[in-house]
Amino acid sequence: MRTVVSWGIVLLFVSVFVQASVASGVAQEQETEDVIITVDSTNLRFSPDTVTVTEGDTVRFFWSGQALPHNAVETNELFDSGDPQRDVDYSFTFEVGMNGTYDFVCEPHAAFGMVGQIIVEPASMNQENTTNDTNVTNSPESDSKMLPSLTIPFTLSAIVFGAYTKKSRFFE
Ligand SMILES: [Cu+2]
Repeated sequence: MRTVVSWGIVLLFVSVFVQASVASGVAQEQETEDVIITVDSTNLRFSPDTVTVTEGDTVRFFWSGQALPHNAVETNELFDSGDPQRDVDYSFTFEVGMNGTYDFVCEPHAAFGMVGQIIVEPASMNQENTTNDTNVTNSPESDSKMLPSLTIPFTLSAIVFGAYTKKSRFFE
């Protein structure tokens, strides 16, 4: 009986540490994030073709062994992956102050609808205020977007905690 209780305490500590490390992992991911855009099985579409990122995030255009050569060029040539190729690994980072909406195309297949859009949200409300002049589109969605990722460690800890309490009850 004592062993069960002390094991319960040990597990409780472990779960707290797991929670803490999961939470810090999520926090780090929110700081910078890589979003990968590839080419889907139709060979004529970006996948995903619309992404929402935050300032500081990197968008990576990545595909290999494609049937057709592709590239990704922003309408105002903010970024350009170069000549269309079957293998592309090109990254572009949206720095603070670059919030807005950016359209890009695959040059050889734009006429077939191989186009995409990147929505870059301000890094924070403070930065939003200081970069108002350069804003193309602004939305207050960035705060609400952070909520789903915060629920992950809570859900995990609830599951872990539930499993532990069930286990100790079972031994008692
Ligand atoms: Cu293409």
